Amino acid sequence: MNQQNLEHVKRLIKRKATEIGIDKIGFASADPFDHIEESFYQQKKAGHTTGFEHKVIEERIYPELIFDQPQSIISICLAYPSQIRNPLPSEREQRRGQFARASWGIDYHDILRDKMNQLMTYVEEIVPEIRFKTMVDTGELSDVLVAERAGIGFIGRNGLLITKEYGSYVYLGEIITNLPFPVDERVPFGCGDCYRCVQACPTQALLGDGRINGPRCLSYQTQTKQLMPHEFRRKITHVIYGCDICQLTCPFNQGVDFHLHPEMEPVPEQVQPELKLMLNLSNKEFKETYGHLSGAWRGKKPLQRNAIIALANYQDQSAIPHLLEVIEKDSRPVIRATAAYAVSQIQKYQNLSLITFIEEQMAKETEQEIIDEMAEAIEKLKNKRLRRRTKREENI
Ligand code: B12
Ligand code: SF4
Ligand code: SF4
Repeated sequence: MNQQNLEHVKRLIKRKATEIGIDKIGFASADPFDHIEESFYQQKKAGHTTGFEHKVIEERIYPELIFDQPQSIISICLAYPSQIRNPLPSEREQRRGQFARASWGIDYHDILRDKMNQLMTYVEEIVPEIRFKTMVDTGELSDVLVAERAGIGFIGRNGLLITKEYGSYVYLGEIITNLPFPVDERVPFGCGDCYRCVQACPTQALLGDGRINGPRCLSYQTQTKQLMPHEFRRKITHVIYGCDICQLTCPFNQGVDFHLHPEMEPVPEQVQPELKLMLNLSNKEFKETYGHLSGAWRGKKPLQRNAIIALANYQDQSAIPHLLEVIEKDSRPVIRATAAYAVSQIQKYQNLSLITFIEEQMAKETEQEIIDEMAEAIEKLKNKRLRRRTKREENI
């Protein structure tokens, strides 16, 4: 196919993309991403990767290792909402958690895959010789690097792809093809002297040049399955999945709130769940209520652990009986230990029967890490101040 025909097909693809609700599309070469090779290796060596990235670095750099004779990559971008239209209040004794924005509505992997399938069904009709491979998030390539090369936007100091139309509130996907489509122009780096995200990050996870120390990121911390290290627990506040702080502070996101896709609309009861109700969810209930959210991909345990931490952060007294039940009855050690931590944070005054109860539960534990966590909780409870008797009690 000659250059003129490819230019024509590219125009048709762009038109079709708009028609089916792809908010931005760009074309890039499939040359190696070798300018970033060293950074990838260094980041891994420094322990700055999370394990959620594709493991084989060469396959992330050289598209020919994952696709036979790649010639171009089509990058697609869909904008997601940043505001809930009818948010639920987080009332006393009915405290609510929050999912980060990238987990609102139906799992974006499904939405983007569907859009790419629709687009490529059309392309196959007009160019039967096309070969392609689609990816979103879990593919080998770095989605932000592809999108940057395809002129969708620039990579900000927060490591995210920022578009001029939708800020960074966008999902990214890409399609590698065997046809050398004409490429689009890149967008220049737009952060200038701004460092707001770097300064606002509560864990100093952002290195300042688009790189991130992944394990320090709260988004990662909310997705792990083990005990959350103490230093991050308060910092998650009441967000039980993800973190949006470095996006909320970004000037490119101010006033940006697009509701272009009904399937991305957040259902308040789901993305602002009542925390106490999350403690006793059955697998079936979890799947039915949260299963379609991208934030459910690690299962219910991390979300329940985070819900317990969020109750601690709220200092929700009404949660204590529920947490004691968890300590006694939940089958998962991490959940029991986190609940003991939460009780030690919430309980205001020294209470001997509470201490005895947790000591008894601790005696049943077998894993050292869990025993240590419970012992720490008990220590904290022993150091609580004594409740002063009220005047009325003194007179009795
Ligand atoms: C692993 C992962 C994470 C990890 C690690 C984050 C990270 N940035 O690496 C964790 C769990 C922490 C995470 C969190 C989030 N993630 Co995430 N994540 C990914 C994933 C699967 C891989 C990213 C990756 O390869 N990281 C490893 C590093 C080494 O590569 P990199 O991100 O490409 O970054 C390099 C370049 O930016 C490079 N770079 C670029 N230019 C320059 C210039 C210079 C001079 C230098 C030195 C370096 C440099 O520096 C980095 C290090 O080498 C991608 C999907 C994908 N397949 O790409 C989604 C993805 C990046 N995540 C996404 C989202 C939405 C998020 C969250 C906002 C979710 C949330 N609300 O909690 C947060 C944001 C955190 C943040 N500030 O990055 C979106 C981002 C969309 C966008 N607008 O950019 C993606 C693209 C998924 C998608 N398909 O939409 N994520
Ligand atoms: S998502 Fe949160 S913790 Fe992660 S880099 Fe951004 S501000 Fe920091
Ligand atoms: S907050 Fe500032 S430094 Fe960070 S990504 Fe946005 S413009 Fe860039």
